Amino acid sequence: MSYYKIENLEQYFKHYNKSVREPRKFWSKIASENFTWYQESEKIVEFDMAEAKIKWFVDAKVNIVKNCLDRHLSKRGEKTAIIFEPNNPNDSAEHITYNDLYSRVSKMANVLREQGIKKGDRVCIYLPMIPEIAVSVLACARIGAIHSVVFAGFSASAVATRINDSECKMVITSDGGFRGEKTIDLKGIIDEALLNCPSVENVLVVKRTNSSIKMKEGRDQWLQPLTEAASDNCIAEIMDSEDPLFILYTSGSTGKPKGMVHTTAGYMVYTAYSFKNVFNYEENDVFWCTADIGWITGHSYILYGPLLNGATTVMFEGVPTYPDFSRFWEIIEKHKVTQFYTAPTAIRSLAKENLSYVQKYPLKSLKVIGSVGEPINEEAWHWYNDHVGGKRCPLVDTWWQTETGGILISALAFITPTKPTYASLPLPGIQVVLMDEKRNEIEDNQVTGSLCIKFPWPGIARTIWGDHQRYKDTYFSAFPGKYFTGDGALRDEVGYYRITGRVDDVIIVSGHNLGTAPIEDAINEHPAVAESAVVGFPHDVKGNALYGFVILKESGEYRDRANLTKEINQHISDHIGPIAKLDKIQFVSGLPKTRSGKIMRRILRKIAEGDFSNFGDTSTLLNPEIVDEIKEGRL
Ligand code: 7RM
Repeated sequence: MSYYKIENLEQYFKHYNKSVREPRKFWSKIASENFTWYQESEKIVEFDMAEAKIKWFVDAKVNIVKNCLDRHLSKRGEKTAIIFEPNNPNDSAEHITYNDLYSRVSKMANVLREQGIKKGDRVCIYLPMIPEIAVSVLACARIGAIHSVVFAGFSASAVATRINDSECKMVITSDGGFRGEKTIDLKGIIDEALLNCPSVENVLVVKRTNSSIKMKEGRDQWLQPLTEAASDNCIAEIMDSEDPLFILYTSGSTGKPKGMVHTTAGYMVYTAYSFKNVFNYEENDVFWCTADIGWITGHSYILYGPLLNGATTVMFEGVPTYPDFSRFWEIIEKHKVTQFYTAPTAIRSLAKENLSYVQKYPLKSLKVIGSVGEPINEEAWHWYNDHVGGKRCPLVDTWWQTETGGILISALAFITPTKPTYASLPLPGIQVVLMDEKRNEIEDNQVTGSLCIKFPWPGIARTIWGDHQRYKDTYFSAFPGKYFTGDGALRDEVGYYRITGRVDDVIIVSGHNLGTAPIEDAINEHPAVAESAVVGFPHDVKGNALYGFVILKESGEYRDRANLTKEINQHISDHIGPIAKLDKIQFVSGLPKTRSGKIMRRILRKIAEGDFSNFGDTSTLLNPEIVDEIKEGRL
């Protein structure tokens, strides 16, 4: 019996039980039967949760790029690996076959070696969503260099912090990037960042926008002439299972960003396995994840997961609103996308617009739609399900984190019955527990607890670069022996999990625990509301009271704000109860969001409290200017 692909619900439970009873046998079989190894592991897993030390496929030798590319060439050499859809819909899409990608990656890998990059060196990749970002990531992995992709929207100081933290020797960037109507000066940002980055010796520059840029003598080189001259024969580095594959920074609740370190074999096995099963990937499918490769979702489900399965994966350079609000739907139609994976924030923003944008396209190629990044509220869930999935595509709400490497809780398309706002069941190998305040495991259902995982899985990040103590403190100390996610969750009577949001988003009002997400859901149900965020602020009698920041839809109706405030509270009363009514409602034109679409609640909390003293690190905000507007309008 093979464990790689789950065929039905009964088999899911069988595999799940096997993965708990005999995790070594379970993962050993998956690893052995579906990947190419120089040497296989006998021990499979070794761990010490107290010390936060975890090893998977102990002592095995492997190269992840050989598994992404080389082993597919005989069967799928002429199959499209990557469909590159450019920002401008009038430019033609590029279909890169497995043969092409293999050759481009090999050339790039040889260039890196010629430039002095060796196994274990860190390379910062600061590129837009163009094929070279995929090629650069894979070229690093082929020669054992550790890639550190920094999202090409981060500021110079944010890039510099990340480059310095992991002492990158090289930066790969471009002369610029296209995003909608805008051209972004990436090289200028790198030039500024590198004023403070002594570890960087070389900068390779991809030509994309033809913008005029400065090249620094002795440091900067155009990439294309180097790759053209390079050989496309590149022997892959033999990597130990636990050699670092990449570093990816994630913002902590305080302090500097955490460089999460993922290692080679466990990440490989887990991303491939989760991709295959969550999305029910089949041989001729066309998979599109709209994330940027600068985030974990792009690493795991644009690149590694799909390529490990020999899939065709779409890479989109642009934005959902350019040239108009139908761009996503037009691309799905054009490339006959079968699986579409995006974030609730994108869905909500497109759902605000006229339905004709989505109804123009039949979207008949779609089989599965997915959501990731934040809880998907009921209204957005239905809009996505009805208007994109046509009520016939399973909607997989996938819960996971940068730290988890791959999806941990999600319905498996065509296997797990879905339920709006529930991520549903853990994947095999994922032993989820809910913990109460006294650090006891919660056995009951319908209770919210802290979401923890009590056994390691292959995809878990192994450490924080340069700071193992912080890794231990952040993830393994709140609940000894367990990995603590920082999220809260509710389990229903059949064992489905609903992620209720960060645990620190729970607000206790008059002794009642209230999650911000359900309150926001209720507010968003009001026809005038586009989006909202709720935070707590100190209150003499109730302990905490609720403050709502509300964005209205564009339409000119609902001018009467006093009336609207009453109606919104009535909605909350109706949906949750009078206890959840807001004490204050401030109408705003936007919310402070990180570049991955998460609301920075820390800032809203401070404003609600009236504490304008120190907003902490706001370098990751997409729209820092909104903070002043909200401050001025505070009630
Ligand atoms: C993949 C990703 C992780 C945090 C996580 C949650 C939230 C992600 C969902 C979700 C509810 C989901 N990595 N989150 N997915 N909440 N339902 N399906 O987003 O490191 O950037 O963020 O995102 O709070 O802890 S991440």
